[in-house]
Amino acid sequence: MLIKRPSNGIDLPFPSEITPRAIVESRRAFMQKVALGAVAGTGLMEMLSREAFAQNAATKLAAKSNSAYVLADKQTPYKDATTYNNFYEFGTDKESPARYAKSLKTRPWTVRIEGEVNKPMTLDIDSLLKVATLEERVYRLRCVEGWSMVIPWIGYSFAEIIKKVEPTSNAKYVEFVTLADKESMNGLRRPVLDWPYTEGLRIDEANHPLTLLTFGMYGEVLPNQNGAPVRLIVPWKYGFKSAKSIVAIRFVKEQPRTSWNRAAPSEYGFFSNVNPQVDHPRWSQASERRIGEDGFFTKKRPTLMFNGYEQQVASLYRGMDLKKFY
Ligand SMILES: Nc1nc2c(c(=O)[nH]1)N[C@H]1C(S)=C(S)[C@@H](COP(=O)(O)O)O[C@H]1N2
Ligand SMILES: [Mo]
Repeated sequence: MLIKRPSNGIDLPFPSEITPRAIVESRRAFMQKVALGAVAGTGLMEMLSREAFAQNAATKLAAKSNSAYVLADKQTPYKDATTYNNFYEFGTDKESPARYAKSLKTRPWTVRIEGEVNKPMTLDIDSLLKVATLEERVYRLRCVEGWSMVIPWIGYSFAEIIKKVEPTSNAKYVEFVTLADKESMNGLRRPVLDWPYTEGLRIDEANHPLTLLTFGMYGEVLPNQNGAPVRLIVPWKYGFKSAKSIVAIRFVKEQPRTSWNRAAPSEYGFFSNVNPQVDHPRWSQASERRIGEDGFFTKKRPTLMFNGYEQQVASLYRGMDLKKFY
C-alpha cells in the first residue's frame, strides 16, 4: 500500500520484544525439570516440542464447511497466510504483524453495534460468536499490491448481524471501526494512517451473503496478525476493505470516510472492487501473484473481475461507472 516512511524514521523498541516474566519463569521451571530428568522416559526433543506446543497452541474453532462457498484453488499454506500480513497497527513490513501482534489482548473484547438501528447492542466476543452458526468458507483475498491468497475462513454472513439489530430506513452505509490501542500496537507511533483504521460498505454490500464476519481460519481462532478476535472478509474487494480487529460497527446515513481514502483519495476509492480493467495509479491490477506458490519469476495469474465473484455481485453495481466509482 502507500507507505510514507518518516525521513527520520527510528525503530523504537516495542514492548512485545520484552519477554513477559511469566514466560521466563515457566521456562526456568521447565529447564529445571529437564535437568532433573523429571519426566521419565521422555526424550528431550519431545519435551521441548510439547512445551512449544503448550505455549503456541491455537484454540480450535469448530465450523461446518459451506460447499457453496468453497473455491477450488489450492489453499495458501498456513505459514504464508500467517507470516505475510498487512496490519499497519503493528508495522508496515509484511513480517511485522506476526512478530508484534502477540501483544494484542483479544479477551475480554466487546463490539458496539450502533447508529441507525432499532436495537443497538454491545456484544462480548463470546456472544458475538453465537449470533449464527459458524461456517468454513474458502475465499480468495486479493490485495491491491498485486498478490492473493486462498484461505479457509470461519465465520457467518454479516447479514446475520443486520437481521439482529434491525437497521432503520436511514441506514445506507455501515462503518467498521477497529482497535487503536497505543499500549499494544507499536505501529500507532507512526502517523502512517489516521488511526483508528476504519472501513465502510454500502448497506447492500454489507448485506450480501458473501460478506463474512470472520472469527477463525484453518480450523482455529484467528491468529492476532490476521485480525483477531473478529474481522471482516469482503472477497470481491481489495484486501484493505477487510478490516481487522473490529471494535465498533456503525449504521450510518452518509458514506463514511475510510482510512485509506483519507490517506490517498486518488488511489483508494470507497468501493475498491477488484477490477483488472481499472488500474491503480501506480500499479496495474490486471494480474497477481499467489503467495506461497508463485515465485518472483513465475508468470503472473490474470486477476478476475470482482476477484472471481462476478456472478454473485455484479448486480450490486449495475449502471455504475466502475472507472469513476473505483
Ligand atoms: N485494522 C486493519 N485491518 C486491515 C489492515 C490494516 O492495516 N489494519 N490491512 C488490510 C489489508 S491491506 C489487507 S491486504 C488485509 C490482509 O489480511 P491478512 O493479513 O489476513 O491476509 O487486511 C486488511 N485489514
Ligand atoms: Mo492489501
